[in-house]
Amino acid sequence: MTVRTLNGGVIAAYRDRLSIPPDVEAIHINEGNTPLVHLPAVSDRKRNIDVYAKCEGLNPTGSFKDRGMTVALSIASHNGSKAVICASTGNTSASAAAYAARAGIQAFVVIPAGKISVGKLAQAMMHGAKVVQIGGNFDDAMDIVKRMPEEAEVTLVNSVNPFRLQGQKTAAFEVVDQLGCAPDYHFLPVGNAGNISAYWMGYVEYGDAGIVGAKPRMVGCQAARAAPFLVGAPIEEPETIATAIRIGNPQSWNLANTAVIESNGWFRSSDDEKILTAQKLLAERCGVFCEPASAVSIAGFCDEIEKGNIQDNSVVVCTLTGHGLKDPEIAISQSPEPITIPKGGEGLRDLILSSLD
Ligand code: AN7
Repeated sequence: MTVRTLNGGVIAAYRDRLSIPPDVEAIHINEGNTPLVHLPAVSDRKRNIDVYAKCEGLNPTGSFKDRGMTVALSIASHNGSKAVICASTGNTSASAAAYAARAGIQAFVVIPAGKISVGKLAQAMMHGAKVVQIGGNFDDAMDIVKRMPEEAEVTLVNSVNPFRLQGQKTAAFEVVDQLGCAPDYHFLPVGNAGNISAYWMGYVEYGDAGIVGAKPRMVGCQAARAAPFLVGAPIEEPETIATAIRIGNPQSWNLANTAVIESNGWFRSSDDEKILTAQKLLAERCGVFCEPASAVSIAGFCDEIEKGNIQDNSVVVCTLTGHGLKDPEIAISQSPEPITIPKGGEGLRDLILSSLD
């Protein structure tokens, strides 16, 4: 197996495995090559179950979207596109804005007003995207932007654009290249359902190429009140504190369903409280800070192992799709307030001593 150590972005690293024209010039910001971090506090030593986090928050804009956006913007630029558009719960808009900036293309992002985290909004604004907000939710925004390529000269860069999934499948390649094999289970958050579809595509392609034998069971993790795959149909009013995955009508429904069925996996959901508990567990006991939507994969794993649904001697990968700093408000609201002391420092010694008792 070739172990890729290139850090010039996912197109440079995996070009031979991407369905893109050979003369496309890569618009990249050195995305990909993210760490696969062992999580001792989540693993189960007695049962020999090892859990790793694929830390996608370490991509240039802080989420996995960059893998897809480098390909989508490279193709848009190659085709002479002057503008790109997406609907977003936040991360897609941040990534589209950054890669569009890099390409010298105007980005338009349509977001649900008041429902995207402050970090993501800051990114889209800072990178020069035209930020458009609507009173509806992500699904309403998606309906609007899908019409736009027919009405204006603009390229749609949501994951219904197949080049997005081409880029995002490289995460599965990297997991295999880093582990030396495929994991037995792969847990990941599911919102619009592009990412689980892309991972499965990557694993299948590595399987077909003879690079892996067995492929993982894909476990799609949703938030309890935004879980159309658990309901078996789109839902009108999705709600969750994990705003990134507050999506009721996933665009890649069929691909995601196929991924779960073919891999002998399953969909599952966690309520907001469990999501926040998992986020805190990761931060406090593993030193890893992810956003709430990402923690749904850890919440999912913790629940499934407790129910006895994970076999002994397994390797598990959970994708942490976005960085914790994306959503500082959630983090602060969950944590105790800072302790104020006088500027001379009185009381600090006692505080330390009493904490160590
Ligand atoms: C942190 O940014 O849909 O199932 O518009 O930001 O591939 O949609 C974000 C999705 C998981 C779900 N984790 O991935 C958007 C958007 C985080 C995310 C997902 C998203 P998909």
